[in-house]
Amino acid sequence: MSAADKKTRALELQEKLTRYNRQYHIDDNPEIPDAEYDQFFRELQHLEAEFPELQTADSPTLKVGAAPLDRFEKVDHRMPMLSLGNAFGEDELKDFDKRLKDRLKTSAAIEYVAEPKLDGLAVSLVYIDGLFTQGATRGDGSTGEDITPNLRTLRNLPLQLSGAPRGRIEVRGEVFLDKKSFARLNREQEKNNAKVFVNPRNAAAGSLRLLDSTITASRPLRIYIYSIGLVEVDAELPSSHWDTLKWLSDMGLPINDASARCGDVETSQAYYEKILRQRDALDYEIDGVVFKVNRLDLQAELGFVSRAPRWAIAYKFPAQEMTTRLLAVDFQVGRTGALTPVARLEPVFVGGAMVSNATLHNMDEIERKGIMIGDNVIVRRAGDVIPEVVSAIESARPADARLIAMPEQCPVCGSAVERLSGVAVAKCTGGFNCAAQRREALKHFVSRKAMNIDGLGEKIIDQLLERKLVTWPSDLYSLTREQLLDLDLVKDKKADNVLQALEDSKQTSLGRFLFALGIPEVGETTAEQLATHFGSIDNLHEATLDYFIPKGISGIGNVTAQAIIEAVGGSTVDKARELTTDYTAEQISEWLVQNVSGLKAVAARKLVARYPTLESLRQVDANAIRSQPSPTVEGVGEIMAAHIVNFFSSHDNLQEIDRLIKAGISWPDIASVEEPEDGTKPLDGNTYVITGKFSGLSRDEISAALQSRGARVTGSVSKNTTALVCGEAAGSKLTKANALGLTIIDEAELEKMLSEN
Ligand code: 5U1
Repeated sequence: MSAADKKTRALELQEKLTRYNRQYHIDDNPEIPDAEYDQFFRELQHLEAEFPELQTADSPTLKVGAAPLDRFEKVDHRMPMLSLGNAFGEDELKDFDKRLKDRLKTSAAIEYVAEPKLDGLAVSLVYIDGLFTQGATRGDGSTGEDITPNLRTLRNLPLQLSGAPRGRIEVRGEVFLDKKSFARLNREQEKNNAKVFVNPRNAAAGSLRLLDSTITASRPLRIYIYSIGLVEVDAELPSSHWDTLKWLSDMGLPINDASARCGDVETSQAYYEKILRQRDALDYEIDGVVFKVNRLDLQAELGFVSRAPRWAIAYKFPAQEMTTRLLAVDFQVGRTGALTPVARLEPVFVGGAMVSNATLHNMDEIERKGIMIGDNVIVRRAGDVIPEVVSAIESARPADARLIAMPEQCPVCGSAVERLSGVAVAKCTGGFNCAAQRREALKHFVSRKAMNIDGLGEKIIDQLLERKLVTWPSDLYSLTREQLLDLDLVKDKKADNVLQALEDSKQTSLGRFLFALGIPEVGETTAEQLATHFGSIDNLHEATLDYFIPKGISGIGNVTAQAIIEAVGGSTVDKARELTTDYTAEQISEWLVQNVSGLKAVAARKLVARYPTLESLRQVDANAIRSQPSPTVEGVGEIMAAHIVNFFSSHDNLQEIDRLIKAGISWPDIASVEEPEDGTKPLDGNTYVITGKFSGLSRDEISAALQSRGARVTGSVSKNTTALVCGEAAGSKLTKANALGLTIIDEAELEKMLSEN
């Protein structure tokens, strides 16, 4: 390519990559695969390295950061960056609206623009003749810091506006890190022993104020623009805030599409409530809603008070994080014996409720966060999530702060506490002898998704345990009316209802029963999978660990397995190239890849990880190493398999199962269909997903009926799913199936299909 051609190519690539950036980061509609983008990007980088003058100030290659700075220069904001007044609660929003009407001497409704208030870092960006020229932090509102190279790295920020008038356009917006990227960044920071950020806001601010912008470039920061600053252009500007946002968006600037126009204060309140409900589902943190008077002439008339505009307000959500004191730490024992440290706090109002207890998760988390008793801590309560201690304020640590220690004995039953190396969770070894484990097991057994025994709440369970009327779940089925009536708060009707619920619960399904047993790690879905896979308790009981764990080595088929055995045996291999016993596992692996056709390096490495010496390899036969279709149950990995096998090896557990069955618990046999002579089944090759509630058959009965006809039943919808079997109140699986255009079968259609097949 001639120099002239290279220059033309560089310009072409800059244009292409700018377009792809916009498609990917703003329009969410990429035209080319990531790998192709990377290829063009590298090509442009090479060309610009050869001809540095080609790297214009809007070149997409600037998005990877520039040479580190010694310090940030100061930038004076020619138009101050304002702050916002706050409103807490509906009354304060209404007061705000009334104040404005009084000032404007009108009773007519005021139209507002509502925008989610992002919890990030406010910045100002200057474009000259459409080209991004300077970006700065807010600082004190009058003077900020020049962070232009860092802002250039923002994925969704265009370096060149499209169709911009000549002159200066200053815009303002909020830089943020979405929740997932925040979690990922912290995982990486932790892995690299680097600083872990307390929240996405701090992570965004820290990432943006780095002297080395190549590090900023590695953090997926985003920006939403929410207003203009000082604009000096030879063009007519929009007359409302809403149209200003549209104008900025048309030039390629990212605007939050959750923004909306609200015709009056009531609609504004409704918008606030809607966004508050959606808050946890949003992929970024927000702390309220900003309401701005839409008409710019009204904004001008209203003006400013101190450093905040009269025409805008931040209507804040109830704080989700507050500071309080950690008074003590107790350890709660769960159903499977796991000890959870629970913080006892000086009560504090957070996330709309009074909080005096919060989880500390486990000892690893306590160590990682460096929390001590007596510390001032940040407590977070968001939505329905259990309140948690986020961090300690080390600078405010009192002199008498104490370390948190895991007890050596269970605080409930006194049995030894065991914490296996490499495992975060410590466990009480008392099993069913531990009152806490018994209590939790009973609560689980009666719960809705298990045996669904209505009326047996915590208070009744506690009394039954205290009076030693119940130890094991099976004891519930021998309770008498008199025993129940003797309990506090139990009158005739309640006693009758509980007895009836116990009786009703006896007709159950195998899946529910397995779930109710409380096998560690086995949730509702896995219990159903186990039920359909094994069909009976006896079959499940007989399953060994080997049964669950996939055999052979993935990637090694029949022919390759045979070839490996022959090769290591030395029979077919040229003597000069023969393996020797002093080869290391790594050398054996390399040798095998070279000498066994079709053997991939990954499979070879797996093979020698299991058989690391030539001697051990020579003793295996082809059957042991060829990958076999796994008979394992979907979703049951090695750890869960160990729990299952362990559960069924306990004499106490087997006796309890026996007692429950003797008490009358039963379930319908899993349907079986006679196989045709040729061994094929009517639904062979079909894959179904079951979702929602059904009135006739239970989910595991449907699953069993489909499987016995040869179909596969899986837990998640994909393009390989034949159809979604859909009952009432279906959720995300139905949405996904519709999006993929899959067949949806309702209960009536299912019954028809089963009877025809
Ligand atoms: N979404 C949004 N956030 N925010 C912050 N809009 C918005 N506007 C602001 C601020 C400080 O100030 C303008 C009203 C000047």
